[in-house]
Amino acid sequence: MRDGFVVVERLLDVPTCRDLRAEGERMLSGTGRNSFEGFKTQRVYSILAKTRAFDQLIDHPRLLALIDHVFEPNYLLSQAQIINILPGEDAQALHFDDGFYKIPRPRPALGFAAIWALDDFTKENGATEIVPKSHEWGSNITPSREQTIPCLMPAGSAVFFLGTFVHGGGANRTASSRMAFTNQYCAPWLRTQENFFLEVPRETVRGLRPTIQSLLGYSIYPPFMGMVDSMHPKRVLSDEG
Ligand SMILES: O=C(O)CCC(=O)C(=O)O
Repeated sequence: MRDGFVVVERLLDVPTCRDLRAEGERMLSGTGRNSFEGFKTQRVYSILAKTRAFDQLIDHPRLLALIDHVFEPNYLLSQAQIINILPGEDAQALHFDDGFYKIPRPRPALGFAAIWALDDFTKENGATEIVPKSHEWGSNITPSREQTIPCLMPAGSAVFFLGTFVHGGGANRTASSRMAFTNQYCAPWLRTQENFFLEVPRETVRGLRPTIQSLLGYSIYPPFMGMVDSMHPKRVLSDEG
C-alpha cells in the first residue's frame, strides 16, 4: 500500500513454472493488433475456456490474501491472459490498469493485478517497467521512462500491484521471448473486462473450484448485485442444463 506494488520471488517451483510455460507456448499464435497489445507480442486471451493449467494462479492463496486487504469480499476476476514479448518488441506505453473506470484520481484502486514471470525478467528481455508510488498520483498522469525501474525477478516470481499503479511492458532487446501470465481483479460491484458468462461454458464452470466460480461472477455483492431470478447465481450451477 506504500509503494503500490510488491514482488514475491519464486512462488512457483521450477517444474510448475516449466509446465506453465510449455502450456503457454502450446497456445501462442498471432501477434498484437496495435502498439499497446504489441506488434511483436503474442497474447492468449480467454485462458479459462482453453486450459485448466493456470487455475492455480487465478486463486493462488498468496495473491488472494493480498486482494482480501484491498477489496470487499466477492471481488471478481476481471481478465487473465498470457503475454509473450518477442525479440525486437518496443516498450509498451506506460499506463495504469483500472483507467477505464472513469473515476478521477487520486482514488482508491478499483483493480488489482498480478504479473507472473514464466521466464526470468531481465532489463534486456522486457521486464515490466514500473513506477514506484505512482498509485498515489493525481489526475495529471504524464509518466516518463526516466521514472521507471525494471521489475527484475527470476522465473516463478510475481509482481502484484494496485490498479492505479503505473507500469508497462519493457522492450525486448534479446534473441529470446519473455513469457508472463497476468491476471487482474476488480471490486465486486464493477463490470469485468472479460465476459466470463459468455466465455466459459457453464459445464466448465461446474468443474471449477468454488473460489474460482465466485471470482467468475457466480457470487453476489450483497444484498443482491449479480442475482439470477432473485436468487444466488450459484444456483444455476446445480440446475440441469
Ligand atoms: O507484459 C508486461 O510486462 C505488462 C503488460 C501490460 O501491462 C499490459 O498489457 O497491460
